Amino acid sequence: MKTVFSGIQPSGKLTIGNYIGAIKNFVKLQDDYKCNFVIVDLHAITVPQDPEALREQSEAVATLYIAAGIDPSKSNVYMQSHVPQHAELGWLLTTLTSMGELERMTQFKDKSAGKDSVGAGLFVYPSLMAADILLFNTDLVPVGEDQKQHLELARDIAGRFNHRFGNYFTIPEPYIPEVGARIMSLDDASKKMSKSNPNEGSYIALLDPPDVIRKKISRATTDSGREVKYDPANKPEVSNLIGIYSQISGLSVAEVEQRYEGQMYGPFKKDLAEVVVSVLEPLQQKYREIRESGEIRNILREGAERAGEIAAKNLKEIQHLMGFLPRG
Ligand code: ATP
Ligand code: LTN
Repeated sequence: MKTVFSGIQPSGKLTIGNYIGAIKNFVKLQDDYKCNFVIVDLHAITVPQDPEALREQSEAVATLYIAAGIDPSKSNVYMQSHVPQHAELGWLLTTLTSMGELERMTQFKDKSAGKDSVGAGLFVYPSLMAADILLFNTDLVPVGEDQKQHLELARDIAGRFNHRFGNYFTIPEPYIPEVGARIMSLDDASKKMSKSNPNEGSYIALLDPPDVIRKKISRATTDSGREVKYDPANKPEVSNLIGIYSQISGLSVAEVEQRYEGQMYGPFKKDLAEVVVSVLEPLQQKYREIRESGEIRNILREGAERAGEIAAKNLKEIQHLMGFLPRG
């Protein structure tokens, strides 16, 4: 069975962008691949964290994975920091990554822009991501569009390792959905919807109460036209909403356009809100049940145990190839 690996940072409340771009595909892939879906807490501290918030968000992201349909008996769900081989391989691969490559990463440029002081962790973050993926000889990495560049780098690092130390790593392929790989902010369709945006109206959080979802969608920016038409270049706001509608309802973009032919934005937005609520309400109910049961800690422990065995074995092989003396 081929291997899938992906991770989400516990750096804020998960949004419908994370759901459409990543989690929905995790659920889809879990029957056909050996999957690792990880809460990448080591990545989350590359920007300053509040310790209490990190703990809460870590548990929330893990619970949302399960509430969204990831089956922990099929997939390994665990905290990145619970499998220390991630950090160890991260260091090894940092030595195979050039400054120039890291300087070209657009996420680093965006996140460091205008800051007086930027942690070195934010800079070397892509080497750690490469380690996450390569540690399991991953075949497929389901992510949103914004992670494509990081994945390219992981492929380059794998190739470089194989060339220098012997053919060991599988070169991973991205799995990026055609529609929905880049859900945009509700207040500004030129920016990606992001859980770390300080304006809460810019995103729909998976745990937003139904009335908040309705309000946010009704206030979402649209153009002054009146056609519900998918045209990202000229109608980015409406196209973004159509994309969300299509991804959440399972209808194609053309079917959504057809359904709202001749109608104004008002009724379209009202229906979109109901479509989103109809998917998120049951997910939220499940979320509450899992949190109350307290079972998430067991799920995370078992996931880390299973993944940790493979990680330990693979890291030993990698260390051997690189020339480290075994511990005896
Ligand atoms: P942050 O704003 O803290 O950087 P984020 O919302 O971008 O966070 P990540 O943890 O970086 O979330 O991403 C988790 C996964 O969700 C990644 O696969 C990423 O590509 C995907 N993703 C994030 N935002 C979107 C979006 N707006 N549309 C589609 N996919 C997204
Ligand atoms: N960099 C990613 C999170 C991430 C990841 C990974 C995704 C860390 N390690 C491995 C896929 C595979 C992000 O910011 N979304």
